[in-house]
Amino acid sequence: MESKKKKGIDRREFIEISAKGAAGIGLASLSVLPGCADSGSVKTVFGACYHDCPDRCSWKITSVNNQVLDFQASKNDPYTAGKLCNKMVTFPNDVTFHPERILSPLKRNGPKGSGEFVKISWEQAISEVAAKLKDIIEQKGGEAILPYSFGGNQGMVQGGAISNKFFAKIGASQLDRTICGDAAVAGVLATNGQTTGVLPEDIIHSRYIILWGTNPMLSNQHLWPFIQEAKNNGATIVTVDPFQSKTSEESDWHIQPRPGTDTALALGLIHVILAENLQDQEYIDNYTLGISQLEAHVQKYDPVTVAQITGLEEETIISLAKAYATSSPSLIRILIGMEHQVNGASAFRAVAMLPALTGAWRHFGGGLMHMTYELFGEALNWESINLPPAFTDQKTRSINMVELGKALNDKELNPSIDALFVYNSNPAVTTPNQNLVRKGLERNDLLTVVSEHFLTDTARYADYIFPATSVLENWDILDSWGTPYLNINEPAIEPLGESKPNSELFRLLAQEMGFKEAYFYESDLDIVKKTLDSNHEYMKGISFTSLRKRGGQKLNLPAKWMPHAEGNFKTSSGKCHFYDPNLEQALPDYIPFQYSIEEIKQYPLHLLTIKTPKNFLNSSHANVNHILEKEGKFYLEVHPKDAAMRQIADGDELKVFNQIGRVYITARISNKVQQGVVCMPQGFWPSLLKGGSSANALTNHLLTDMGRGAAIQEARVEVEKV
Ligand SMILES: Nc1nc2c(c(=O)[nH]1)N[C@H]1C(S)=C(S)[C@@H](COP(=O)(O)OP(=O)(O)OC[C@H]3O[C@@H](n4cnc5c(=O)[nH]c(N)nc54)[C@H](O)[C@@H]3O)O[C@H]1N2
Ligand SMILES: Nc1nc2c(c(=O)[nH]1)N[C@H]1C(S)=C(S)[C@@H](COP(=O)(O)OP(=O)(O)OC[C@H]3O[C@@H](n4cnc5c(=O)[nH]c(N)nc54)[C@H](O)[C@@H]3O)O[C@H]1N2
Ligand code: SF4
Ligand SMILES: [Mo]
Repeated sequence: MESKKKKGIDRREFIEISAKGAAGIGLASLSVLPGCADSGSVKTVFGACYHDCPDRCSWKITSVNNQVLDFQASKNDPYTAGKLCNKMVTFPNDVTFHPERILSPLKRNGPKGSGEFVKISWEQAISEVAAKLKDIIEQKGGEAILPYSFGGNQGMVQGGAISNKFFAKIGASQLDRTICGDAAVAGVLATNGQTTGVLPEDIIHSRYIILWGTNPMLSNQHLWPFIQEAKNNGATIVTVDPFQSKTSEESDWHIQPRPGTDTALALGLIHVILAENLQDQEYIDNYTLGISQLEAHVQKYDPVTVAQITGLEEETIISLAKAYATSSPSLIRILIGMEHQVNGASAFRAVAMLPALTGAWRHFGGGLMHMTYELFGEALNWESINLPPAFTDQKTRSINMVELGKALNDKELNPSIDALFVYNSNPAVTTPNQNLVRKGLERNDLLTVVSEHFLTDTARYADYIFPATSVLENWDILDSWGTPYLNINEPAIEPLGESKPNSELFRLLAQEMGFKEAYFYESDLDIVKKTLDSNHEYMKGISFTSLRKRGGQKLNLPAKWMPHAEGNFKTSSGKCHFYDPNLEQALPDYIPFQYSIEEIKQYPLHLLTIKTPKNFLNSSHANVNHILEKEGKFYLEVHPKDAAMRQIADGDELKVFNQIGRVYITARISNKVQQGVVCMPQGFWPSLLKGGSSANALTNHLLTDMGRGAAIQEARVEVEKV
């Protein structure tokens, strides 16, 4: 695209122009002929996947003349085990060298959302954006600026090392980054005080595995071979999921409760275990608090009541409780899936009690498996990543990311949000209440700045777009929330076009704003090295040099990691809390969302909008043609009885609607959902769908019971044929 060109260009034209600009690079990548390697300097480096994924795979990449010759999973890291997932095998062509990638700063040159932009220089973009931010700060104060970012890049440097300091320094509103994980973590911390339980590779020792609200065959693919090994060793695999996921199809037993009823199910299991005297009394006496209160509390969660709440058979609840409590080692794998309900945190809190009740923690391979990020919290030197001490106790207001639409449209908010700065996220697709978010982005008095790889549905509404480097073009260090492996990411190629890492974007802005603090100007490589500069025992044998030489390495943990074999919970008492009078609810309870009778009548179907796409990660890659083709249609799973009631046939075009939105979608009649529940995939870009809306047009910004998370899966709709 030419900057001289004054008249607007439409999206297609934009794509065509940028395609021509980048074709020379894109075509050569991954298809360099043998022999080419001789003509330039060949470079092989290790890197790691930047995605918001529990697996954090390591890779090895060879480049020559700034083109990628070879991109392979690392064979040195036994968890990655020489295999990248289907979403990443063609990454260099799908993102880095994609012809539609944004490779220069752009300025809006048409109405908001039109996708009309002109190319400008970095100098112009930085000076104009900094001037506008300064102006807003002077007029309204820093809180009128809202940064919006999430796990689009989970590298510790590109995630927020410089940007967080920048926004703290200007006194911007803080963002409550709660859309994923916070409710789950709040629930588990209430019970155990830490989320690091059984480590992923140790699942092979388990003999009874409950995959509770998680779909590893799709969302945690590198755990699956270890689950298979456990199965080959004789383990039973049970899935608890209101949707018949790929994982549940491969399990020995699929338990399919109504969405959002897991708290009742977990308390029902506790009821049966205590009634049958299957608890580990010695473990309870030594390492837990509040058994008598819990026992009294679960009286009301008898199998008859729990069957009514969950829609399960009484016998299912009793059998599951007995089988779980009498198998050893028994393991419950939880991740995120179950948290996106109004009662989500309580569900995690109640489920987390089960291993202490049965003493499962005593056995290697037994207990709860959740996250691993706490290990890195201890292992690494966080000085360069965290906010400097001056900012740690900031009093500026917090805006919950889940409520972005509400915040952008709130006339009472003082100061109003006058600038939105988006990076590492695509809220026009992934944030609930899509229509309200879009209405906010349409505001002519809102300055929207986006740093991106692509003209996403969010970037389309930007006033300024900055071109971000991809993971192949910048340094980083990557911890993990799902494995104990640490990675560095060495750039394989120089940044394409005029793209720059997030860190550099915020350094340039800091410089333009006249900020003198040295921490803004630490280089990415220095941050990586300093973060690894730690004497913690977990880092024994791990250094910048070793990671660079061999790729991802496992933290130096004890051979048998059994965190709660003898209690050692990280709660205030050091015990597992069945009961905690210091919390708003001393015991977890099943409290469903209260709809009016009218709402239930008008919108009788519970809508799940989950991660069924195998080929996208949230909305990332969901614009790449061959990936969209592989994924196939945007479809709604409808139970045959619900379909019959509405004369819907398989393949019919449908309108799904409620008070806040509607989407057009194709019907798929199946038994994957139970009657009364419908399910559609998240991640599709509205602009690429008929009617311009996707899943989150139907979800509201409800919050979870603890953790201020997103109750995205609490939505009701009606469906009709169009
Ligand atoms: N292919 C692919 N992989 C991904 C992602 C992706 O978008 N695509 N996203 C990544 C991200 S950001 C995350 S957070 C992880 C999440 O990984 P997981 O925690 O495994 O979560 P989900 O896939 O969201 O949900 C898992 C299952 O929870 C079920 N579920 C929904 N509501 C309930 C409920 O009320 N109770 C119970 N018991 N189950 C429920 C859903 O039906 C779904 O099958 O996956 C990561 N991996
Ligand atoms: N209905 C529904 N909604 C959901 C969910 C659901 O299950 N159902 N899941 C929720 C969950 S668990 C999550 S985690 C969120 C995820 O929501 P988001 O965090 O918005 O995730 P993505 O859609 O992957 O968008 C990440 C964006 O970051 C960009 N990016 C990647 N690397 C860089 C970089 O280095 N620099 C810059 N500037 N940009 C970069 C990518 O191009 C991409 O557009 O969605 C949530 N929304
Ligand atoms: S998305 Fe997840 S499974 Fe796929 S390569 Fe990245 S870390 Fe591995
Ligand atoms: Mo997530």
